[in-house]
Amino acid sequence: MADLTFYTNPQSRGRIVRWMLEELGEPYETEVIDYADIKSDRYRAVNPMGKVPAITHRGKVVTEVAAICTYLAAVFPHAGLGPRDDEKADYYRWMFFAAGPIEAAVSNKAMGWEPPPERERMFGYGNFDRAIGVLDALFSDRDYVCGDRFTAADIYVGSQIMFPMQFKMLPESDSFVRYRDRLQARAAYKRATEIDEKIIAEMQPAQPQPA
Ligand SMILES: N[C@@H](CCC(=O)N[C@@H](CS)C(=O)NCC(=O)O)C(=O)O
Repeated sequence: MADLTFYTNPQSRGRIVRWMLEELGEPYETEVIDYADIKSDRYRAVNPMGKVPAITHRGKVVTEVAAICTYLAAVFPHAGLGPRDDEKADYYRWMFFAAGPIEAAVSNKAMGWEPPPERERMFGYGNFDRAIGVLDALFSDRDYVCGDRFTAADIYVGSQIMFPMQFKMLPESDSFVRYRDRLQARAAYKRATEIDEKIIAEMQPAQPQPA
């Protein structure tokens, strides 16, 4: 039995962690949490928020996608997904930028809400266009978060760009499209997508058969 358990639903941010796990190459077990059971006492014993994804490893729980990616890269250093010393500034800076300001900017925008200009100073992201513009500029002069090498930060930051782009919530700018295409060409990304799509297909209720 693997020491690493992954709690997910294939139609959730758990897809980011699946990609991370496939990049990592360590054995793990998946426990699919149906949305109907996500607030059960049993699952809230793992994540009291009743949200996926979560992992358990060495008897501890880790929740929050950005924390899970950062944790796994740190505890399995041989996978080379964590930052070298000279990459740490970019790695932590953009990982936290994506988990805080970008997540809030995108979800507020998806709800049709933006801070009024006179209140922008209260919000970590200021306004949507400025925060997204900073990310766009970042990838116009580098291939990856830390420069020329793929790290776990690309799994998280890249996903925070790719998912909203898929739903037309981010502009298909040259820099975002180049970054997305680079990430989606990765074998582990493709493998993770296939695994989750297969689980989704298996979860579909059986179609009624003609009499
Ligand atoms: N900040 C959390 C967000 C987790 C989250 O909101 N997960 C959603 C699916 S993408 C969920 O479990 N929703 C079910 C619910 O809230 O009932 C993270 O990064 O892991």
